Amino acid sequence: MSPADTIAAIATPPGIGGVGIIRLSGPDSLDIAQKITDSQLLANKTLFRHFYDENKQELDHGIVLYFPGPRSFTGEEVIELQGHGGPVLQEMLLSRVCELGARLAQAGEFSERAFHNNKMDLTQAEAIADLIESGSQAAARAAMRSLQGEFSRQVHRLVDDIIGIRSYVEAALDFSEEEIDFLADSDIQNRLNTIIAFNRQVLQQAEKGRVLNEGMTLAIAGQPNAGKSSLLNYLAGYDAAIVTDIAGTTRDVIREHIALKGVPVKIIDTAGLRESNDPVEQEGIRRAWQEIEQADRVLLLIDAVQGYTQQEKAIEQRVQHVPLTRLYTKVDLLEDSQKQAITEFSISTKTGEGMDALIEELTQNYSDYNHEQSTFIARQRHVESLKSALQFLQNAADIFEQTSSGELMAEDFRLAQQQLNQITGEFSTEDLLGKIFSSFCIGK
Ligand SMILES: Nc1nc2c(ncn2[C@@H]2O[C@H](COP(=O)(O)OP(=O)(O)OP(=O)(O)O)[C@@H](O)[C@H]2O)c(=O)[nH]1
Ligand SMILES: [Mg+2]
Repeated sequence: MSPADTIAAIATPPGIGGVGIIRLSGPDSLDIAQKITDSQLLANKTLFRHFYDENKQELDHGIVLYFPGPRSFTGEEVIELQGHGGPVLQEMLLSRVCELGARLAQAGEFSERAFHNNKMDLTQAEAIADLIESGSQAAARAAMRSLQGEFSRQVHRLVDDIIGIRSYVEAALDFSEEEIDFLADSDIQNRLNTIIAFNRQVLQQAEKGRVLNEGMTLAIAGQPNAGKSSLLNYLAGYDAAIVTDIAGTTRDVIREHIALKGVPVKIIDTAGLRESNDPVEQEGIRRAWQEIEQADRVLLLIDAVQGYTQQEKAIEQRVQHVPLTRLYTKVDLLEDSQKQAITEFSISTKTGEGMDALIEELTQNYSDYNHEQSTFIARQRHVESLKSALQFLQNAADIFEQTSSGELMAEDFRLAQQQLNQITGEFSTEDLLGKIFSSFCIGK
């Protein structure tokens, strides 16, 4: 990207509408707009103008807005040509803009320039994309809070705390004969514990924000015929998956996006887990494991008539890193006394019993979404960075307890800080930036 060029794009969605906007950013924006309108333009004024082609034929007319840099969205000279919203008309105007020296913007390029010109940090740029794409009111409100800088402020506070303790430790290293004092300093331990607790708290909030943004991934696992597809259908509200009494009905992974009490959930129905010689079923089971291991949460369905067996035990042993909840199914087939003997979650998709409690359990961590003022929007990459930072801080705490090696602690602080700086973009590689901004739409 060269800062010297001027980019242009249609900023309104494709299709027919009352108004269509072409946006320009870069040093030639004003010149191009003045040529198109054959007139002088004034900063921050709403002006009605005619838009002309190269033969002075009128292409369209409408409003021109000129935002001089650096007080513009991108920090550069920005122009908006607001004409009529027809795709052919817009293309003609865009071509004219390009003839006069602009080039077509790439996806996310306006936001990327705003980021490079310090108009906003990465979490804010991402929040704009998330705000536009938000699927619920709660998500939109959370995205707005991120855009206002709520998330960045928390991350900066954490970074400042780490810098504080890091400089203390590094200063102590410079005076090695005083290191004895430093080692005995219980204040270090307290400060570190406070920072770790705060990191945990921000991570929890980010995890909530991530679910609000991207949805919680819920994998339904279990032996064949446990009632997995029946549960998917029940929650989805229609027959998304085939249900039969033949064990091994589902092979492909089936995904449904639903909202449970306002919480977005991606439910994944998988093939029943068992030993199989059928190559198609084997592939289904391989894919099932892949989904289970990547999910946020796993429901292990257990046929209540069969009860808990060695097979379920084996599945639980293999699912190590994902929270798993046991769920007994088909309880309508049980006697009342048998039902009462089950102390874990149990349901029937035939009668609907147990469903309210299940839904409550799945959403309880998130049910405050609609009221909570502190949630901000977040993405998986933020959660990963916060987790790594926490890991480095915990390493530092372990080192302090075991060896009190200042050098090793300082290195962990440095790495934790680097992880956090990645969230806001203060430390970032071009690769990461390219990946983030290219997922934005054109004109943003
Ligand atoms: N009585 C009763 N039968 C159920 C219930 N849930 C599912 N079934 C029956 O159990 C059988 C298997 O249900 P599925 O939902 O296909 O089970 P699955 O776990 O998806 O099975 P696979 O895809 O083969 O792994 C079907 O005959 C369902 O009608 C329930 O709550 N009560
Ligand atoms: Mg099934």
